[in-house]
Amino acid sequence: MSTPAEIANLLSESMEGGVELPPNPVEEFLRSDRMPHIWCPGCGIGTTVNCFARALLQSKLDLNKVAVVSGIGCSGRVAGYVKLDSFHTTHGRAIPFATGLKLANPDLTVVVYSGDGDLAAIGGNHFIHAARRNVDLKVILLNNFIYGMTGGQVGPTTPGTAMTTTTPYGCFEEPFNLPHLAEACGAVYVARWTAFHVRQIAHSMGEALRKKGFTFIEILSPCPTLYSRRNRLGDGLDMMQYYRESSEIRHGANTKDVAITYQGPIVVGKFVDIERPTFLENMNRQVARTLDTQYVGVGEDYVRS
Ligand SMILES: Cc1ncc(C[n+]2csc(CCOP(=O)(O)OP(=O)(O)O)c2C)c(N)n1
Ligand code: SF4
Repeated sequence: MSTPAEIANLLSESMEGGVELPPNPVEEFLRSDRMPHIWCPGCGIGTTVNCFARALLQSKLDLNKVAVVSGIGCSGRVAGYVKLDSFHTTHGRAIPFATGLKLANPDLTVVVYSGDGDLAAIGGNHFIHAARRNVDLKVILLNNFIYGMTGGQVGPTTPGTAMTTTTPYGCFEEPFNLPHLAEACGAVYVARWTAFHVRQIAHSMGEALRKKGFTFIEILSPCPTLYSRRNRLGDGLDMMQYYRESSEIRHGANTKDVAITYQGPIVVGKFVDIERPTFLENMNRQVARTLDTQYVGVGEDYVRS
């Protein structure tokens, strides 16, 4: 492996036209014309995009049939950087937008990629009902414990006692335990990782892409600019160390037991992987009961029973 100094040398030689850099394996998946991106140094969002690109490339899915939907926020900017049919929607509305997209085009794989504020605060109602209905969406939620883009305000995932711009004396609310919420509402696949667990994230994303129904992956992602420095957790690299030291992999853990506490241990792993009919499967079955042979069904998998 090259040292940082060797990499810096290689880059500067390349910029002077001396050396041709090997192609980045995920470059074909990114909108390079949109670079440089807006994310701060040490932010974890880009790391997760790299994992997503790898998961998609390994999935062998037809990328013309994959759509990415984001809401508003730093995490929501993912939609702008991936070279897919992607939609940067309004704040909190990624899931309803994605639901419409999926129901109108059932053959698409629809991924929702957004922040904890976007999906669990203003978008929380849409989240619980899409999980309840088991709409076939692959939801990837980046949890940096705050509203990043708007200045680091307290949100529904901020751990108790944490400092944010709007809780100068420390947060005094109980945060959501998102895996437990997702499971309780009916998600068929629930996993949590941190931005340190890059291989596991890519693996979980691959599993979610192959699974039918409402899948949910929470990824803890550092926000050095507005959360970790303010809470004496340091920069991006310090956060990686913190994630490494504080995480415990417990596949199949009861989601009741995986709540996050301020600077406490982080339980990661795949917690839920079950089968349940999707919204469209239920709709097809139910409507066919009444309309019988008049019903043509929705989606390429529809078979009249
Ligand atoms: C209806 C509406 N309310 C509020 C906002 C302001 N707003 C933009 S992004 C954001 C928070 C995003 O937080 P999160 O989803 O956690 O994403 P992050 O920036 O932390 O990645 C808010 C409140 C908005 N754009 N629209
Ligand atoms: S403000 Fe935080 S979440 Fe937003 S880009 Fe910067 S580090 Fe990332």
